[in-house]
Amino acid sequence: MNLTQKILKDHLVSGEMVPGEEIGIRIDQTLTQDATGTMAYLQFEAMGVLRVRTKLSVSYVDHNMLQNSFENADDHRFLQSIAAKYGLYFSRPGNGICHQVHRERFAVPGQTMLGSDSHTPTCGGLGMIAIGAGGLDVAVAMAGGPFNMIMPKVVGVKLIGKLQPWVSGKDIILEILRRQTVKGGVGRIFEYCGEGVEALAVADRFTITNMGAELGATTSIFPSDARTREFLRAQKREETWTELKADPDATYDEIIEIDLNQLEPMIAQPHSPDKVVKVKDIAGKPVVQVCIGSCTNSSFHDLGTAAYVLHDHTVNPSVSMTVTPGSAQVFETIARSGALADLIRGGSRILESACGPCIGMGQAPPTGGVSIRSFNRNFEGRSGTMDAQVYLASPETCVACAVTGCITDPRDLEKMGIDYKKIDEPDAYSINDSLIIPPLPPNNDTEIIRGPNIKPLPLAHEPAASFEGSVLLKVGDNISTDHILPAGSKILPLRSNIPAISQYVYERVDPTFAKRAQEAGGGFIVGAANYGQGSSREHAALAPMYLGIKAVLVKSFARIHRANLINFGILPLVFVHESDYDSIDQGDEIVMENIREQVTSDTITIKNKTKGSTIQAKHNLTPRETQIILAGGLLNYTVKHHSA
Ligand code: MIC
Ligand code: SF4
Repeated sequence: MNLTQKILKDHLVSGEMVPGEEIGIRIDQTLTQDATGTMAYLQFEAMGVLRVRTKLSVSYVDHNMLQNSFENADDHRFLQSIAAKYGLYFSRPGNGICHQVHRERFAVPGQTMLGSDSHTPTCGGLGMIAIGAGGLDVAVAMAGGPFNMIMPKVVGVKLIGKLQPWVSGKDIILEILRRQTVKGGVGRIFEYCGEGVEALAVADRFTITNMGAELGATTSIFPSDARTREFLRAQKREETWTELKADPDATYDEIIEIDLNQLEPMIAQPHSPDKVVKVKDIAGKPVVQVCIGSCTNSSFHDLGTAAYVLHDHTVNPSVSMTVTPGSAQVFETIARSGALADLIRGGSRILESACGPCIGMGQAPPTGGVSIRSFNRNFEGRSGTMDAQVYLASPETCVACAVTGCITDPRDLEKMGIDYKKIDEPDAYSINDSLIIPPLPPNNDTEIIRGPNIKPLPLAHEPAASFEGSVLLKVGDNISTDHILPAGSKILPLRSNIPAISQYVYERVDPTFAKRAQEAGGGFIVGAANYGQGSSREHAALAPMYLGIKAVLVKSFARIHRANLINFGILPLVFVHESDYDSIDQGDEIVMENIREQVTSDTITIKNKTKGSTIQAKHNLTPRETQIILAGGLLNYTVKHHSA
């Protein structure tokens, strides 16, 4: 067996591990972050469970960190009180980005984890099966329920050779994105194997598993080997290590091979993580901003590399450079090693340990500005500036651009007298868990503190006899959840307030959408391929549900968004004939009759009253998903099952 199959088998509670079949797995750990967490805990509360039933659950605060007004601070207090009441660890604001902190302090090889953030697979870097999901799925897991998914294909990514100077893990995953595209990972788990794995630093592994999310993959995983053990030892957690690897005769559903000897510095161009080229092919373009940080690249290795280059050089006067340590631990470690002093002296702007500019929480680039970021997503407008040109690259490439003021292949730094130096992770980190509050003993008197921005949870309803209404919006390929429901400092504070946040649905695509949807009493959305890629934010389904969206009809879906639509009772439909996409227009009046019967058969008949035509769509619902739709969403379904 390969490693994925071994861990899934150990956790299997239902189904058969055959690609395409639905399986249920037991979840050992969960994580939430503040932007998705408030909703997840409101849902958990609604399930009436007294304490989390996982081995370990952690609630992080890392996204909504700007406290322009009371909302975010209120949410932080709500989350802290929830953790106290229900037995979770609480990682306080300032402790760092969930995926960075989790790998440092909690991840355990061989365990499963479900997290309400799409980059949860990061912990696959040390041999976990870690999956991103909507908050409601995570709430069910916290209540002790299994996580259900379609058994993915397992892709073996065979690494051969060794990374060359100035080339790092980010270049590996960018190369995979170049080849496989942002939809190439849908329905797949990427398992890394081959002799090249052994020499790969853990920091590189985490960057790769993190950004596997951009492939649309279910998750990514590395074996747990001697390097994993060293990392856990440096974290004073060596006792959690076990060796885990694929059997020598393991097979994979697909194989990809990457020759690390040949790999060069890569860069993703605006506005998609798969628009990847070699850095040298676009070198020379003027740059105005460089940002190093995010859950992809904010480790000691990443910041240490930037500090090394800035030791005798300064940030170019045309560039504003920000550096974000991924966690308080990274922050303290660079402070003690002296790297922080080099970053400051070199002219970088040091930000607190949080998502920050990655999610548009400050540091929006200037108009039309080129920003080179060590992050994982560059969807249009995500930075906060609609016409900014955001590129994604390794910390090595980022710091090279910061010094020269233009897109620069980091290997060219040698021409400036900067020799390559591999910055290794330290033998021991500065361990200080003072910003982590461990689970408290059960206490019935613990009070949940709710601010005025925390509004009651809107519930989905059982489907009406027929769906009738108009196509409110028609969009193209690769629509991300950042298109459907943007983040950023203005909208993120409304994550606990669905009536308010729903006014921003599709704001950047069509600012009239929310109003039109509400006036029409709901309707339909038509999309194309890979609809709903990107984040796990269930608000991109919950808010459309609130506006009355009944079904979304597309060429194909991204995994998490499809699951979120079902969770909130919205029917996810796929054209039987993709060419029918061209025959349906925004404004068309459509009807789907006898919907409760139709969802129990394979196809749904959609009558287009405007065009006088009929088209067929598939819902691809598993029997369990059909029951969820008929119950009016996962929460209703779960409550019914619990009380049954
Ligand atoms: C993101 O990177 O888009 C986010 C913000 O972390 C999201 C979660 C969210 O929208 O709250 C994600 O990746 O799931
Ligand atoms: Fe935070 Fe960015 Fe990572 Fe999302 S991708 S968790 S916003 S750092």
